[in-house]
Order: sequence, then C-alpha cells, then structure tokens
Amino acid sequence: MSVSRTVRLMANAPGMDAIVITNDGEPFLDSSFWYVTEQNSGCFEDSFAIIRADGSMDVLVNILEEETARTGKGNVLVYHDRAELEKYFRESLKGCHKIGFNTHSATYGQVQGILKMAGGVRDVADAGKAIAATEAVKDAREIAAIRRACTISSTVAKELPDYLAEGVSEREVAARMDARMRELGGTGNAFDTIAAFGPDSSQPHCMPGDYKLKQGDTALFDFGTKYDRYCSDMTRTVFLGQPSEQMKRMYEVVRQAQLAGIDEYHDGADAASADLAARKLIDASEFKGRFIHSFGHGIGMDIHQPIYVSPRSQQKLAAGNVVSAEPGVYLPGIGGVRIEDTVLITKDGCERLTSFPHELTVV
Ligand SMILES: [Mn+2]
Repeated sequence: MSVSRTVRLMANAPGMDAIVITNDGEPFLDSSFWYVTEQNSGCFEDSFAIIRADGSMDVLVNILEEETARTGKGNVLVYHDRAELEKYFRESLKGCHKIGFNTHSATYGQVQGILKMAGGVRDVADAGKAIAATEAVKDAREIAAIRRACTISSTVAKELPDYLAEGVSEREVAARMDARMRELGGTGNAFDTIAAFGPDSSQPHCMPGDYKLKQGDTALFDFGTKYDRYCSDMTRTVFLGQPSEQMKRMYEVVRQAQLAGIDEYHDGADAASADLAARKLIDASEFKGRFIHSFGHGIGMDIHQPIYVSPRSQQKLAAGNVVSAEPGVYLPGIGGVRIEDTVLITKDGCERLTSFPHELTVV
C-alpha cells in the first residue's frame, strides 16, 4: 500500500497544522482539490478540502456536489447554508494555528473569507511549494492517464499531414484536430490548440486565424488533450511543399537540440542541464539567440506545473516527473520551428510518452 497523497503532502509542509484547498467555479478551479480528493467527476462550486498534519482530510461541499464527493477520499461534510459551512470550518480547524493555502491559485478574497469563517487567531502559510512538490511526482494511476492522453494526441500528430492542403485555414485545421482528439477519447483540450502557418509560425503562441496554407509554408501545431483530467502536450512542425533551405536548416537544428536536451533528462539531473544543452546547440548555429523560451515545464492536471526547465532553474528532476521537451527557433516575418514531446523521467533516464515522426516532413 503506497503512502496516501495527503500524507505525502503534509510531509512536504513542515510546521503547517493544516492546508486548506479551495475549489470554486471558473476561473477559480484548483486542480489540487481533485488531486487530494481523487474524485472521479464534478465538484467545483464552493468546495473545500481541509488536510490536517496527520494527513486526515475533511471535504466540505454543498448538496449539489455531495454524490460526486462521496466517490472520493476524505471525510465528506455536506453543508446546507453558510452557518453550517462556518461550523464545519471551525470544527475542522480546531487546534490548528498555522494554515497553508495554495498560493498558486487561492485568491486574497478566498483566504480572507476562510480565515473569517474559521475564527480565532491564525497564521497564514504558503503551501504552494508543498503542493507543487507533492504533485510533481506522479503515481502509477496518474502516469496511466497521461500516457493515454499522449496516445490520443500522438494519433492526431501522425494524421496531421492528411489534414493539410493548399487553401486550408489555421482555424479549420485546429477545429479538426480538436474534434479528432475528442473522437479518440479525449475529455477536453489541454489548452487552446495552436495552428500557425507561414510567417505566423514565428509567434510561439499564435492563435489560429484565417491565414490559408500555401506551397512552401511552414505549419506548426502545438496541442494536447486531457484524459481523466490529465494533459498531454506536443508540437509538430511540417511543411507544405519544399521549404526554403533556411527553414530546412532551422528544422534540423531544433531536432538536434531536442535530442541533446532529452539526453540530459534523468532522475537526479539538474533541470537547467537539459535547457543549456539544447540552447548551446542552437546558439552555436546561425539561429543564435532565437530560442526565446525555456526548454520545458511540468505537466499534470494543469498544462503548466511548476517544474521549470530553464537556464536559471535550481530544480532537480526526479523519477515520476512529467515534463515537456520543446526547443524552438523563431525568425519574425519568416517563420518558426518547434518540436515538442511529453517526457516521463525514470530511474534510468526518461521515456517519451508522445510519438510522431521527428524527421523533416514535407506534405
Ligand atoms: Mn508545452
């Protein structure tokens, strides 16, 4: 029997008597609420998880969320009005002085509201780092979900050349990709699909527009799906007709940079090493200085989790981390290339969870 998520969380939060996680309607969803409760469905309005130092947890929900809440972990307390919610807060936090909040998501208003309901004198602590550290190491069930999400988006990546023809717009291809990921079992986009053709591809986060694909254009797609709340993240760049010699060289430099970075991915590695290895290769080429973002980030229920694979990162990677590997080169007015996989860090090295042909593809 593995150690429960709440026990691991509190081991990462020394000195805190309790951590309160708040989940509310959009845009105040906090995925860590689902992480600790392991609920299989809804639960997003005025819901609270209170985890005490011993790992025991009360889950406070209104009647709307009761049935779902009972599918998950923790002692479920259903409140029917504000007075009852306050009573549960006071009881759950009895004897707790130092209370942690998820500083990555809780708003000032939520924290103040909870302190008022809890009553008494309390110290507020930053539980953001403890939550991030706990969620960074995925268990078998989480890895299975991410693997499935990656399989779905990889299928779309392999089909992509079939979606492309002269005259098709970025918007049309993005819509088709989104629909296809759903057909294949995806439960929603991991983020808004990026489809960028021709000169648009030099903007790393270009939103799909009405630009129509023409011969010689670059076509860059950055996309992912969710499965069982977990995300995949990948980028494939292809060309309609023969690209320019410059774009061919750019593609090869980015491909080599990704391999160099992934070579540095293993249990115990400095996260910065992967970025620096890729950056060194790009900066030794004619595209010096045009790798304008970091090499990777953590991936989980949120598409960006706080693992920073950047030149200045102080973090170390550990088996069970899931991170992206996504070098890119961007030349304004000309175009860009990015190649991205979702990668699992393992004891011996790493495993790519996404798969598609990485060599230059001319449609
Ligand atoms: Mn990414």
